[in-house]
Amino acid sequence: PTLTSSSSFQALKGAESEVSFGDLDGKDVRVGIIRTRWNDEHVANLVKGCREALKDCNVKDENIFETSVPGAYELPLAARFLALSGTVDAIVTAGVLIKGETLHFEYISEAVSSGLMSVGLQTSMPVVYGVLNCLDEEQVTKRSSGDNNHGYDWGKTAVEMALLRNEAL
Ligand code: DLZ
Repeated sequence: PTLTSSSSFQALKGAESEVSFGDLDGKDVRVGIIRTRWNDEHVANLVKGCREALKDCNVKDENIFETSVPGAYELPLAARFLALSGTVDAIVTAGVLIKGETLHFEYISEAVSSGLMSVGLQTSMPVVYGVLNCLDEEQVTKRSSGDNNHGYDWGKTAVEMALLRNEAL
């Protein structure tokens, strides 16, 4: 397909205009949110932030699909299933990993991060890395509430990447 000069793809290639969140129009974009049930309360706040961003980008309610998995370790496979279903244009994962007393955190963090990257590259589906890796709950709260809700950024990123994908493919 031909890429238009106003496209976000051109902007990423270094054209004059910068991609501005305010310009993102997601009226035809379908987004899948996969969230964990571990750390449920924090993840709910992140998903709320994500949904606010999707709304600000004109993504229709009926074009937002949400499902849950037990924990962060399950996110890559669930993202792969959803990517292969062809029903969405971008996926937001949402989870919180909190460091405990064992090496569990390190193993899971690394596996989830590289797993999600692999899914995106293998399926050409934007997979937003929405996993907070924190040392304690205080760090999580600071990043999932008020003006610093990272979920909001994840929602915007999903729309931007969905538009880029739809231009590129
Ligand atoms: C087991 C576990 C632990 C200890 N901590 C977390 C966590 O902080 N955040 C999270 O999302 N999941 C955690 N899990 C669950 C694992 O992600 C996974 O669900 C199980 O190991 C089963 O595969």
